[in-house]
Amino acid sequence: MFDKILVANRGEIALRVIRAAREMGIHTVAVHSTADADAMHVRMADESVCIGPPPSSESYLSIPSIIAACEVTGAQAIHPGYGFLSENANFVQIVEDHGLTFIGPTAEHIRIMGDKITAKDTMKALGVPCVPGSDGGVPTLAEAKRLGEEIGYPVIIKATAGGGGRGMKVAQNATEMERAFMTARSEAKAAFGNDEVYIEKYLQTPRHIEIQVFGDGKGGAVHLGERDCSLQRRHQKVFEEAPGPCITAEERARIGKTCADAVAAINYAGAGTIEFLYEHGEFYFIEMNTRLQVEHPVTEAIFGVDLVQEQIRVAEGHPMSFTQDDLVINGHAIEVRINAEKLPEFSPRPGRITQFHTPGGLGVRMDSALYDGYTIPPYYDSLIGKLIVHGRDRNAALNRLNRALGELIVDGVDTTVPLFHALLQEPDIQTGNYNIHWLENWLLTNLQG
Ligand code: MV4
Repeated sequence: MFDKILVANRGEIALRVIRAAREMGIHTVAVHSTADADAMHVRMADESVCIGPPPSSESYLSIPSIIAACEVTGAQAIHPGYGFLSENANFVQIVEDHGLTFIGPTAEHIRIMGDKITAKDTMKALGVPCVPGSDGGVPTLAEAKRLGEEIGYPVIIKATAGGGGRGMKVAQNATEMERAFMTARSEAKAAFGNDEVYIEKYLQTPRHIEIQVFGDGKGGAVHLGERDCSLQRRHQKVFEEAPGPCITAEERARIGKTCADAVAAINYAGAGTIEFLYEHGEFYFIEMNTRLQVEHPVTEAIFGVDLVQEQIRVAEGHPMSFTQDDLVINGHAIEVRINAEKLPEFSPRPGRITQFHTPGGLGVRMDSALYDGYTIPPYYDSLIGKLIVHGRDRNAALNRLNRALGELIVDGVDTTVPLFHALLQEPDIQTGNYNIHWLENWLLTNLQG
């Protein structure tokens, strides 16, 4: 059992982890940059350590400072949250070399899934359906053109070291391949220091469906259904829901079992997300995320589980607290990410919050680290908070979201709340009729962004 854990993050996710730990009787250590001395996660933790100046590279990403903070406070384990060091295999190795526990998967699993070709090879071998494409890296333009003919255009060229939409190029035909291939390689080299790319059939109108998995690190694993995260802007999710409005119970059971069996077979430990593109009733694996995701609360809402407490339990070497049969979906949940941004261009608007009131009532959860008088610093992301609503069905969740958005008061900065009020008026949103391109298209005609 851990007596004390260190939370290597900030903002709402740091609070999320502190809350989980406190309910388990575990003491918490917050770390913070000098810009975050007044942050809520610092106030809410039992202890705090300043780990550096405002830039993340010198604070939240500073491995020596975080290890030193564990040593001076006696924390036995580190929860990384999402972003920052959460998917850094070298960090995990260093944590373990210091006799500390990383609350998450092994360095090896993070490394495998961080390399997008190795991830795909691994999943394919485990029976997970993948997008048709190259077998590994594509070293030459000649090979790329040969594959273009074989797979059939359009194709997409992706960086092996990429992920999350960075370093991708689409080629509609052989003529476009030359430019797309060369650009993808040079951008990959510049962004990741690795110019290896791979090629896939380009799916034109898929949905982004991701399966939440959880492993005990000892060959046991479950799935917690899917989330539909198709509503994105520039690869940033803005609206997520569970269950997916287009997924049947049979499809869920089938792809869910495939995913749970796959992670069980590799002895995966803790929370993970297997991302798919879903088109014409078929799932196509694209990537696996080896962290707790921003949108995990929609899954928690419909299954009634605490994924962070489960991560801590498994990191302590305990068995999971639920089996697959225990996991029954109850109702529908929706999360919206509310940012301090000015519409229509979504430009960040850090600044002082003069009035803050979060919605409440049955089926409403707001995860936020803001408070009256807080100043959002300019150095980090612009997330004000995540509003998560839960209802007996999708329609009830939509009505509850509308009601809760109406109760939210954020004064002092511009927010993306008007976007959500507008989206809730759209018949396609009301019926769940959207794909990965819906939001960007809607923004073009409705917000001239
Ligand atoms: C694709 C694709 C179409 N076909 N792969 C973007 C993020 C990264 N995780 C994978 N992405 C895509 N991969 C094939 N073979 C379209 C996208 C994509 C996308 C995916 C999910 C959500 C939003 C997206 C927006 C643009 C492109």
